[in-house]
Amino acid sequence: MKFSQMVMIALAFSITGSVFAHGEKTRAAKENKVISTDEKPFGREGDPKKVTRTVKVDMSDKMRFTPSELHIKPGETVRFEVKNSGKTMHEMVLGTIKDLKEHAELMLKHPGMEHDEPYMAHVAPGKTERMVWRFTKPGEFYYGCLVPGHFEAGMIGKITVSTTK
Ligand SMILES: [Cu+2]
Repeated sequence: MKFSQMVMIALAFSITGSVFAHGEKTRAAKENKVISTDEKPFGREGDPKKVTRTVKVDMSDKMRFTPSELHIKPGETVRFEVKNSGKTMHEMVLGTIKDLKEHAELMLKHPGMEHDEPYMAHVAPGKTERMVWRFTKPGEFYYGCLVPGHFEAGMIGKITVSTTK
């Protein structure tokens, strides 16, 4: 075999190899939703396979979350099952009090604004949506409904992340 033929064979193998590897990766990405590694002061997106606790939250047209206070241990991965038992749109958005206040003001100015982040669940009337969040650091955080006017009406809840209750 000539050297040039050997190079051709080696090349053919390496191309086949890389195509195969790419195919595998694409399939894996489809099967497992890519989890954001973006770290926020209040944690990061959680892996649904590593959920350590499920918390049910109800949202009503009385502009209230039930429960309106949660205690979570640092490191816990929580699956929120967020139910809208009202007749209008509600959402549960996690954040620091500063984040939520700024965001609520923005929503008042631009009511049509739409966005989706791993730390928010928009829930249509009568529906239940899920979000998985990992609380990495201790602190005092909040969840609010940022549908224009709802946060201002008191649609807010508090999350205490600490090792003690
Ligand atoms: Cu609301």
